[in-house]
Amino acid sequence: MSALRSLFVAAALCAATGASLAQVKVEAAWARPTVPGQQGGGGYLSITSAAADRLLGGSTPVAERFELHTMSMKGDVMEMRQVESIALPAGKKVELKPGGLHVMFIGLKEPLKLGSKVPVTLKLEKGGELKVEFEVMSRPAAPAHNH
Ligand SMILES: [Cu+2]
Repeated sequence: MSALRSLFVAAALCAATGASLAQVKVEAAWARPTVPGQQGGGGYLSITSAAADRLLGGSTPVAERFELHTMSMKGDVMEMRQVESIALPAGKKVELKPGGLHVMFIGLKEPLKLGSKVPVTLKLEKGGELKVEFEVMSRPAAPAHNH
């Protein structure tokens, strides 16, 4: 239960300092489920900043590190590497999605469970910290599709 309690503390701190963050909109934050023993997991989101900014990374209680990565084809091989930051042009939606820019949960303390929500504090160069939740799912949610 102590992990849960620290999440509540983080949320309260964020609510107190988050007033200036309405300028940044995060949509469709999701992460792939992982299996026990898996060290890293991928995540995706769309982010729109009203003012030009840079996404510098972030932190999460579920993993030791939260990194920004890019993926590209090198010959026949899909190559992944870490990037220091991601530019957020003013008013433009930047999409992190499978096959390109993405985030990585590295050094997972527990598996990312399907249907759970992973709290992440994103760090922006100018916008400061922004608290978001990544929903763990196998693929992005389709709009208005009910079973
Ligand atoms: Cu990666």
